[in-house]
Amino acid sequence: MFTNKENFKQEFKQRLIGTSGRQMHEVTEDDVYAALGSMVREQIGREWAATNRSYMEQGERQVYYFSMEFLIGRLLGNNLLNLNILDLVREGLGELGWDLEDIEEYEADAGLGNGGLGRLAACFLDSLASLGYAGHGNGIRYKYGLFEQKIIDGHQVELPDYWLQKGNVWEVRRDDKKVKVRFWGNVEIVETEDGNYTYETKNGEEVWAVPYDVPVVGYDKTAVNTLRLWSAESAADPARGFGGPNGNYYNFLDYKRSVETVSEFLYPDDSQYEGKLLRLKQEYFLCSAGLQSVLRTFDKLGLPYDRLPEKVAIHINDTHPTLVIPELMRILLDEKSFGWQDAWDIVSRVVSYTNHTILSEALETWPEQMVRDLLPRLYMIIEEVNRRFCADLLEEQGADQAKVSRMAIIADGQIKMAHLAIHGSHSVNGVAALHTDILKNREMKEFYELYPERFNNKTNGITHRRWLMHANPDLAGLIEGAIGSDWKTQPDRLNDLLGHAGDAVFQERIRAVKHKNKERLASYIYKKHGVTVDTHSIFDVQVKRLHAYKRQLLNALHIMDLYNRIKEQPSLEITPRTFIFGAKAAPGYYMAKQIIKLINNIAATVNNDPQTKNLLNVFFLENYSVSLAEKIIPAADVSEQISTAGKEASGTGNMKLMMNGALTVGTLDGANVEMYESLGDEGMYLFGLRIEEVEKYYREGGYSASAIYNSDDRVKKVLDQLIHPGPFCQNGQSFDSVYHSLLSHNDEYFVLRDFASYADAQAQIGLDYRNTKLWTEKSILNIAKSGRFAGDRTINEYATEIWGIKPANIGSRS
Ligand code: DL6
Repeated sequence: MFTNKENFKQEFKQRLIGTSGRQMHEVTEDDVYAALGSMVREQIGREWAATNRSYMEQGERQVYYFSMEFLIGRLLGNNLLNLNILDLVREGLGELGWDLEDIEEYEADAGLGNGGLGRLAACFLDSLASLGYAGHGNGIRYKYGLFEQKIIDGHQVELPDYWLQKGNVWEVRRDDKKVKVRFWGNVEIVETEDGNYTYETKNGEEVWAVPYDVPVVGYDKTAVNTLRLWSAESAADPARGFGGPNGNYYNFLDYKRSVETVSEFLYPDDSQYEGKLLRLKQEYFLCSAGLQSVLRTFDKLGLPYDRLPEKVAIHINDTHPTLVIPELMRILLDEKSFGWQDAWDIVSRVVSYTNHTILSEALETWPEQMVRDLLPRLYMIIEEVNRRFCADLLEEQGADQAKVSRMAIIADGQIKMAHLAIHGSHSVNGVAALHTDILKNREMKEFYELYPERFNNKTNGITHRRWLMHANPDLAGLIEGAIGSDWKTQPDRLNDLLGHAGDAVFQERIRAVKHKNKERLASYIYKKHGVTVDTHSIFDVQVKRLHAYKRQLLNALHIMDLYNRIKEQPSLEITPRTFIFGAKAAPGYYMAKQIIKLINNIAATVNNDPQTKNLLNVFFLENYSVSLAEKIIPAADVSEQISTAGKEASGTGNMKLMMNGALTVGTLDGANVEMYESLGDEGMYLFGLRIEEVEKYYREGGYSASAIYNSDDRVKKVLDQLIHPGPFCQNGQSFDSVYHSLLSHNDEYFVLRDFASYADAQAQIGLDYRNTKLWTEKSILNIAKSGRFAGDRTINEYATEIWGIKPANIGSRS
């Protein structure tokens, strides 16, 4: 246990020699990381044990956040920060000759998520622990995280992300807590000891779910919660056969291979989960293992199961863990002898659900037959839930047959997971006000009319500890110097910065911090790409998954247009810009991959053309990840949040960039709407169609992309450049599919329709940036107003309005 720099250094040196088996002058930075990690992990261990003990003793309700994704990234820096020993360790290491920032680079970036949904889950865990709530994560310990992206010749190439190669110092394998999960088999009615009958699944495939626990360290509060990640291992008894889809696997190796694939890789798509059997297995694996562990903790209280909702809240992060609903039903009906109605009542009081997407193609459905084969007993239960639900709609709610078919849980051979999730939980929330309105008034309208009290909004939030205090320590220090440190535990207090917005000295310091962050990013780009970046140019950033609706294409076409204009009029006055992109495309998403290639072609041209290279630079930074985001976001001047209005559920990158003082160019979409409420025209650059206009086009038609193409010469020129040899298509390349998506398919996401207004907003940004005083004032306004988007606010809302939990009685570090 170290409490000051000197005893840290002392202990650390001994640990380093002990763990590496080397003398001090021989150790590598890798050794330093491993020794430091294990030392910090041990320090956490004591608080972890104490937290679990006090949660048990207090016996209050605990919340379990079930999610297929936890995009946690690196933990060393964050753990040091939350433990309040970051400065001590940084200085101590410095005196021993190491730079903590360099050491942090040795940690694998745990990419157990695709994007927004997974990163939100990680931010929520941080807030839960920091606010002292008994709230834990339940997920899968994928052997391979989201693929590693390489850009080769401008194209995305995917490599496996074997993040566990060097081990994971933060996790603890808990063999004593492993549980069995069963797939396939046949359902039989069996007699119980007391002469009743119940259902049992026989001859299935059995799999061990082995938990690896990762501590989640709270800031300020000494709570250390648990992220439990499950790994699949073989559990068969060779003497009894191995189970499997059609009877038995042929041999143990087939069986073992089949089992291990369950937790082998994360599906690399954040919008569409096609009916893949392995994905269904993963979802059930999480639900079954997670539930068994939740119930084991509940059992320790010695209470009857009708009191489960008093002690347990289960939150499902999107529909992916919806099988929790029929699985808990199964346990209550078959193992705890509850009648249907009582069991249903318990389940729906325990479970709550967040929807994260409006894209209808992203709403999960599973083929009936697949569920029937893989999970025969659950299928029977879902069928019965559906039968009762439809009967109620028809007989009690006065619905006609057409409405029943639309709302049914099973229809057209598919099981609709969102319908099951809404029907089986007590709360359904969207992730931004606009998104929740869309759910209520359009996508889930009929469910909202049936269950109005269930629907509510919880606008997303991000942890200011990782995204401001850790990622941007100079800004955090500057803020502290100006307004003190209350904002660290009450992020709303960032608002106090408004009093400094016009202060010339403070403004100068803000600019200096931003510049330093830009220099740091520039040196990363130089190391990685061998290119020098002009740090006085505007750093214009679009970092997020690559999706047509997020409209990276609009940004790209605008850069092409700027290039054309400079070429046509070399004296054109524009403020130098560096456009920075980071984005992974799902491996099977052809159009998204074409857009990556296009951006890289644009980069190759504008960065090398003597007429443009001092004015325009474009970088596509490969392998966008949490740790890369931590480098890019503090350096951004402009934040691109340019999705088609009504398509982005919320966004969280928009909040991170705002908190770091970037100014948003954006549409009125997702949480941008609420940002705009706080910032007004002074603090944000709005452009583009409003949602009503988008909906009107979808409803009534009347949009013609080719009319814009034919009437706007600038648009025509850039579109033609997508398919004709020229600056962006060299060596026979052509972006036909991109071109046709805009013209032949009439531009589903209104890229051309919003082009002119986007270009105007961008031109205004160029002008405003030159007025450094005005720009810095706007930047400070953004930081000041960002407290509203801290995850602590969001988690307090979930805790009081959905989960009904209060902070535990737990110590504080300060
Ligand atoms: O709620 C977190 C995040 C939102 O900020 C994004 O707007 C939304 O696109 C994202 N949704 C997904 C979709 N996954 N599914 N299903 O990641 O959620």
